[in-house]
Amino acid sequence: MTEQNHVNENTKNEALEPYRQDAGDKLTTNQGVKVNDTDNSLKAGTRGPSIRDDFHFQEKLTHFDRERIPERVVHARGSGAHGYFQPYQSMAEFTKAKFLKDPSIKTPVFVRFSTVGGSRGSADTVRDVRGFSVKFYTEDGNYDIVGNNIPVFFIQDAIKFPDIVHAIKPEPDHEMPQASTAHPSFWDFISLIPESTHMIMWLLSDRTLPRTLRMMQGFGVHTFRWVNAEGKSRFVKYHWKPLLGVHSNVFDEAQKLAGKDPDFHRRDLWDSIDMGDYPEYELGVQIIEEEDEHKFDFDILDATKLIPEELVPVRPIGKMVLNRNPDNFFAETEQVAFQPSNVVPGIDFSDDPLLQGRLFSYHDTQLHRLGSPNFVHLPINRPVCPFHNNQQDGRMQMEVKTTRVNYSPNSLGENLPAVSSAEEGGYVHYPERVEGHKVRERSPSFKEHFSQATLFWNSLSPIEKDHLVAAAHFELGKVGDQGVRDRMVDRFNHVDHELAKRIAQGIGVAAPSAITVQNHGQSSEALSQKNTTKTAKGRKVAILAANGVEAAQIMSIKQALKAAGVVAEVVSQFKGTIKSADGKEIEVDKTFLTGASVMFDAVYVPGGAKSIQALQMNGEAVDFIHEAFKHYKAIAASGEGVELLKAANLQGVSRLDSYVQDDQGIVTTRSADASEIAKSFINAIAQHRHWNRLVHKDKVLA
Ligand code: HDE
Repeated sequence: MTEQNHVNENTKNEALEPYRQDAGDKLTTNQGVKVNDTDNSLKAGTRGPSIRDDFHFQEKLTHFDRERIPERVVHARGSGAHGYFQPYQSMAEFTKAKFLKDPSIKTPVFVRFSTVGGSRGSADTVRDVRGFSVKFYTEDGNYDIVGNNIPVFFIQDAIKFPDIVHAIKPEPDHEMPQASTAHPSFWDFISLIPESTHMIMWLLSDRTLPRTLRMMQGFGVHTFRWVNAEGKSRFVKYHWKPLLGVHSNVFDEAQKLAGKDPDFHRRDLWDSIDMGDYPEYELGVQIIEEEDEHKFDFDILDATKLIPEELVPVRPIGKMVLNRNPDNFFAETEQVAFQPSNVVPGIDFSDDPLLQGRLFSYHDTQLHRLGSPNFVHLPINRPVCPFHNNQQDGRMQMEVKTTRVNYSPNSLGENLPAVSSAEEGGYVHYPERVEGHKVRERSPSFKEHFSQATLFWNSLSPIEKDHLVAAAHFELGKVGDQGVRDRMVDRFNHVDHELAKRIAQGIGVAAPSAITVQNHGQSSEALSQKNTTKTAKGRKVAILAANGVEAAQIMSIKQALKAAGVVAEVVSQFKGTIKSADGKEIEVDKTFLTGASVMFDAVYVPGGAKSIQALQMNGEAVDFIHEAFKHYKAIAASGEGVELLKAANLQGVSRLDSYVQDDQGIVTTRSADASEIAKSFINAIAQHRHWNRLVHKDKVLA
């Protein structure tokens, strides 16, 4: 554990403790023999051949040769964090799961966020669905919610999963493109699978461009089952809501970030936890009585559908706080093995055919990826409660079992370990009544594919709609085949005629002349990001400065930002320090090379005639302002700092001198008292984006 790595001692996963290892004092072989030289191999003479006796060389190289394991076939790129979950109140009325029973219980969790399509080294900010996996180390065993940041999925039946993933992944002949759905084979497949329509609308929306992992929703996607102590079962849907609100990058920004800092999300998560600014998410559930299963005009077992919050409200039940970074990426984030089949008493499955397939696939993939059924006992996967059974041996068995018998029943070992009744905490599957013929068919209730796609479209704000259309222009613009593009426009015409016409215009397809399906006109507030929580907390501001800057202005803005939970960094031409007008040394955090505007949420330019002169001469400083403006970010300036904004010639912004706060998120004062604008600036940061600006939309959105 690093010194800065804050730990809340109360919520540590104790099961991990015996396995943590520091650097140690002396370098040894794996046999514990001290090594006296690790820089030169053993040779016959300084220029001679190497000698086989060199066991240290052999061990070092053979271990190195085996350092890689297969990356996850999907969700290969991920970032992890430890934390805890605590319920707000007892949920015993609905489930007998102990970790949801008592608001005083903090259950340790490990979370892994991921992208889906890219390989392990791909960039964080690509347009993609995000994985949102949570492992709860409960006193009844491990429970995993393995969800996504989008509430629905591409397909209805798990047997189609290899097909959709093959279509998403780089094409098999030339292995292009990396971490992107903008390619012919993906859209070819999608154009032939109408059930994907709803998910595609989410994929093209801002949801696939989260600003940070701290500002992203999570969903269990499937309908699950909760069972209480009396054996009564209800259906549930899970929702994770970030306390900082749901916020996205604009596409141009996401693309630039992928080059400027491919680890942008991972770094942000790590730094926030390191600073003690812990990401928090509220867990909510939609609870559906068994008898209401068929009261919706869609099937709750169909994972391409959500349950609108207007029909079943989301009930907040607890909060998750991520408060500790992993010590070791491979041992924890890479080796963690999530399985939707990991449940505890009180939680059960529904018959969703997508979920049913997952109950098989995750265990299978961990066996391949981690190489042995004993992966369950790797430190990060171990339950915190005792575990005993007669499964024995296998590669890398880490337990030294001391019993004489390994079968059940037995008389030689007092018939231990013994099974438990439901009352004693034994897991009893919900005795759902099932009957039917063996068929390879879908239920007729799974056959409608467009209504919720339309609901989603209708719920978006005008700017969100613009983004979606531009995303379709980009994605389908990379598809050479006219037939695929034609089919997709026809598909969008089943969602909304206007949408289809707008997409057609950008991709060389004739606008559909007739309305295929009449838009039902319904919408759902919760589906748009426009009403999300708006706070400046957790944001990052760049302070552009050079020698001659007014230190007092930096100090007063920095102080106000800090009080609002905003981080500020000084960006200048060179690393080191700059000298303020009154001779103070000011530390430079980033340079224009290492700190691009896309990495910040807002910009502030303090006064100081000499500083502003230098920045005006520096094209990169002017570009910095321009780009922040183009990405709709809050911009502030005080004193002579206003001149830099003028030099940037921001389109449609003319009265910079007289503005204190405008509707475009630009906050300026001519006064040297920067504290005048602090409050307005913080409000402007909290808005996240200022869409009123006149910017070249085509450039920003495309
Ligand atoms: Fe996954 N998925 N998936 N998936 N998935 C995997 O398991 C699979 C699906 C999700 O951080 C794999 O450990 C099938 C839906 C996440 O380690 C694999 C189907 C949802 C993660 C697998 C689905 C997800 C995975 C690859 C169709 C959202 C990353 C590596 C039925 C609810 C977990 C691994 C982590 C990972 C199979 C569909 C989310 C191959 C067969 C729907 C967050 O087992």
